[in-house]
Amino acid sequence: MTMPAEKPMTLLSTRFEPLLLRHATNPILSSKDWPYPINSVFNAGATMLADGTTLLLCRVEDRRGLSHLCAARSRNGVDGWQIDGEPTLMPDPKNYPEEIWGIEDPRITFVPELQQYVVTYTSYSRGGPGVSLALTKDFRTFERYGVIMSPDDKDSALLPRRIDGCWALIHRPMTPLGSHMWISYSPDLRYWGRHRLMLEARRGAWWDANKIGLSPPPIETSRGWLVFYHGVRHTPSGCLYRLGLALFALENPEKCLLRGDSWIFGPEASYERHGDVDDVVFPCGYTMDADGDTLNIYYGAADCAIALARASVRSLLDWLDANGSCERRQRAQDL
Ligand code: BMA
Repeated sequence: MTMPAEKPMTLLSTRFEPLLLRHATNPILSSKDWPYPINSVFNAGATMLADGTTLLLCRVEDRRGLSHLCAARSRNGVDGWQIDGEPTLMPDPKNYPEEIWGIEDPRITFVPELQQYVVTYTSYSRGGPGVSLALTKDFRTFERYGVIMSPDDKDSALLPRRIDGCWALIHRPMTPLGSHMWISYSPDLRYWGRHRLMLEARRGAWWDANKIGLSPPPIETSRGWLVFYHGVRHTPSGCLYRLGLALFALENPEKCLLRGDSWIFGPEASYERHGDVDDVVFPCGYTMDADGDTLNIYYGAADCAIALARASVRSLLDWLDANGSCERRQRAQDL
């Protein structure tokens, strides 16, 4: 039998050069920093405001187990956080019944056309988690659009510009056949359609088998949309949340150009390995430094704290060039 001409899988490399570097002072925010009593703070959306301030919109879990969102601002994105004295965005189940059990895991996209930030978040309804959307100019007042993707659905973010005249939203519906990343389109941010499968969870023993989801909003590069996604591995002692990398076509974001085989970041530090939920790294936001290359990735650690890791876009793309392959080929061969 002749060997396939294609490059063999990348498992042959024995050493992995870390692509995401943990900040020395991690975790950078935890419940002890909060100005009011909470259980935990984790999974924060992130953005850099016009004046250079880093804003984190943090998921805060109260001592009932329900989550709300609270803004923290810092000049350097590392310390000196000014945290809102009370919740910034509370669930409003009277007007939005889908928020009855809290709001979670925000992703922030600044949309130049609207001159506003679009926040997508999980609204935890009696019927399960759905995707809700709100607009804000200042993270003080919000215009809620309500639930835009019905349960079970989460892990969503908006692309910052229209694709072919329509807004594009990545999200993760859950089905008994698996939880995959989808993309949907809308003329007005309210009505969504043209649903397309964007990235499939693999199967079997893979680290990203059965359940994946978007992590921070996609990063627009000259080569395509760079996407961090999380893969959930179910093990006899619980779940393992790790991060993978993929690249999608700029004007056709449902087309995967490259996908890495191995995870690039996983729970290793003690604050990632042990917490309310062990073995979770869960980024929901990033900011980009003025050099246009350095990413500051903010991630929830073990559902207990917020940590920071830095990465270079150039290195991430180089890694994908060396280790990624075309999704279609993978689908045919590996699934
Ligand atoms: C996911 C989400 C995240 C959480 C993770 C681990 O399903 O709920 O908010 O960090 O589980 O508990």
